[in-house]
Amino acid sequence: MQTKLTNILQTQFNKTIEDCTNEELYTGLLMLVKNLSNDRKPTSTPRKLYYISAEFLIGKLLSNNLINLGIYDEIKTLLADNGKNLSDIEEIELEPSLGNGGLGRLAACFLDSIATLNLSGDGVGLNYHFGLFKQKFENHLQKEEKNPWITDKSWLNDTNIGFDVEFNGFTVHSKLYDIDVLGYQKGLNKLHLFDIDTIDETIVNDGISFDQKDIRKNLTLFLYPDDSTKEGQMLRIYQQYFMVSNAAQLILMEEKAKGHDLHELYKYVCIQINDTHPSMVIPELINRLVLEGIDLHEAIDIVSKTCAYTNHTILAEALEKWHLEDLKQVVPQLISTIQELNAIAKSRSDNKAVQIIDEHNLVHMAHMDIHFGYSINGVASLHTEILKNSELKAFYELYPEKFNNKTNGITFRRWLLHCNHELSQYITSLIGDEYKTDATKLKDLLKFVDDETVLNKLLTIKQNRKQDLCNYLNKTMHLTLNPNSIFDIQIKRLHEYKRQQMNLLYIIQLLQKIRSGYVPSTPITFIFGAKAAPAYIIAKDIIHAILCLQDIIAKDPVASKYIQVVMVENYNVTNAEKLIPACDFSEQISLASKEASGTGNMKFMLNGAITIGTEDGANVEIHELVGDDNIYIFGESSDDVIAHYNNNDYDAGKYYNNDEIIKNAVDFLISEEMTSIGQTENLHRLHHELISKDWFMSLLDLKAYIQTKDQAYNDYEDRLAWAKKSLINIANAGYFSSDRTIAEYNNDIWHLDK
Ligand code: T68
Repeated sequence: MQTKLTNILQTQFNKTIEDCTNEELYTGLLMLVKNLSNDRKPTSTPRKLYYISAEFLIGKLLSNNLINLGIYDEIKTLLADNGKNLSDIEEIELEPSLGNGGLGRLAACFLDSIATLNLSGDGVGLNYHFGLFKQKFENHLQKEEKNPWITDKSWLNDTNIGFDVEFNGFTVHSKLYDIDVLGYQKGLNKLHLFDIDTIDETIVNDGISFDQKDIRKNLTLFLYPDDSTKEGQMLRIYQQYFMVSNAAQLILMEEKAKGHDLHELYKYVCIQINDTHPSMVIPELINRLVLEGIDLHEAIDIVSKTCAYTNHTILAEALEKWHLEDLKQVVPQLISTIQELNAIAKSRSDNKAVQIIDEHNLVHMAHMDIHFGYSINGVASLHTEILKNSELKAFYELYPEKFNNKTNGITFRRWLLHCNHELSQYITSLIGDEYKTDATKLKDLLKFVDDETVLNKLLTIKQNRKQDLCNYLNKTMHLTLNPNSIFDIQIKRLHEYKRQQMNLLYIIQLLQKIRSGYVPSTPITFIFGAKAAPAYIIAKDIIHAILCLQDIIAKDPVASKYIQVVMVENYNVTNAEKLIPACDFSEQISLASKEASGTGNMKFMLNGAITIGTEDGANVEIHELVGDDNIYIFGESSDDVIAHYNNNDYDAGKYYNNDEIIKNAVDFLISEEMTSIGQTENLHRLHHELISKDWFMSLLDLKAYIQTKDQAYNDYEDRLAWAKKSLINIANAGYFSSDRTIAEYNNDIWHLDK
């Protein structure tokens, strides 16, 4: 490798490793990896998967690619021998901003595992120039800025591929950029990102606002442009159609090139529809097959055998429904096909719950997927059961054979090997490195469950990661954290159902307890990381309250000795990689039934954090694996929560009025102390929301949460017992490898190698 790298640097910069700047070394390594990818054999299986997704939250790629090529250690040493530091070089890379949350990160983990299992499967999405947004904090408020990430030295490769995409009255020509997806030790696939070259980045004003009408200029500027306005909603339809029309054209182009008979498309191709954003691929592909001379009903049959759909949520707001009139304005060519699909669906069932076009002329995208896809899966056992028994019950009765569960997973390459080298090396020293390709082997760690040397070493590694995090936050955000405190971390999208506000109320009541004389045994640092959707007012109010509390506690001479609140700015994959290995307490406290799976919970577990959580999403499966003693579970069950919604009997006011601790904590939000540094309007709005509506029931479980957390902090004091819990979590995390998840998708849905 040394010769290859030095040759590249010599040709490019006429310099040695030692003389190069970090920028030059980054460019050199990028070129080295691209050359090595070209030498790798692309995957080839009888069938090919196209994973279409509006988001691919891939994170920085340099280190992961070096790991997957098997040259990470060699390169790191080579650089060190020349006085260079790989971590410093990594900082040159900008994180691609192509995703929002779990759904997008899952897609990225899946690409890694699909390639690693040597399965032929490409991602298809969009090349958003400014991504989601960059989060800044100003006056304790979230501010959104554009997040440019594309530079001339990037992982994007130009292709000559482009397609005409027709909208009502005009046509745009797409341009495809590819990113190589390298599997661990083997496998090479592509992530296809479509764009158009008429995008005008200068139309974006300060922040993230822009003229939403000029589609040729704005189509791929942002992921999830604000859709609180009509124009914003229309732009999303434009984006979605652009994505799927390109996907359909790419698939047909590749299939024709392979000489496959399009009448048998389903034998060679499988399309995974990631949530409802790509659902229009169904009518689009049908139309394109018809243009190829296939009869409409045969085309519908072919597409029905080709497409599979993954559901990631039961929240109504995220189950997309587009108005037929709006679709007609953007893509009139799809309307008669959608109407035909609606007619077929009606002929199969007259149950209103399963119709595609409802009485308000709303097109239910998920319903189209379920009628005209051959598989529908949820993303954790509990979630799939809820889909079958309540949310999609009528569909389950109609098509029981289509429903299946695929519990999410994470790639251990990024979430252990890359983000926690020391832990992964230590595991190797104990059980060998088979676990890197067969994660179930982590179970072998259980032999050390009573081995004090091992337990102490785990504590040391955790302490090292906490120190690393302190250094990182000090350098990047000028924050000073106490490395000897408990690190209690909640990082995820800001949403009321995830209940960051419940965590906030816990901290407030602890502050109040400390002010009346209580002294915690070990100081605690509460860390948050979360972006709120720009138009989600209450979510932004919650951020505001956290930031105000952060300040109040920092300025309190007594409380600041024991507790600190830190909200990390611009939470993203890069800082998640630092936060997760440093965590003692993983906060997974969603309202039971609402978190489809969660994947952060798995990353924390793998890095030895102990979960405090509700019986929701994949927490249920973590609980089953580690047993009662190694997780802190609290709160009402999903059945009870669903019953509260059905009976409409949840009354936040009752919890507020009947409990002093709850009342005092909630009222603190509008105390003089808070309003003197924060915005009265925002804090009152949040207060009012909590006591009058509290749609996601944060007061319901607050008491149980306080008790469980107090118990958990108490248990933390017995360091060896705590390390044992940690080891049991790591040892049982193997089930959550995305290699397992992908093997299941392949065996049950895709059959790529048959
Ligand atoms: C997440 N969904 C689930 N959605 O919330 C999480 N949706 O429980 C699960 O683990 C994860 O998917 C992977 O399955 C999302 O992240 C979105 O981000 C989203 C954005 C816009 C519209 C709908």
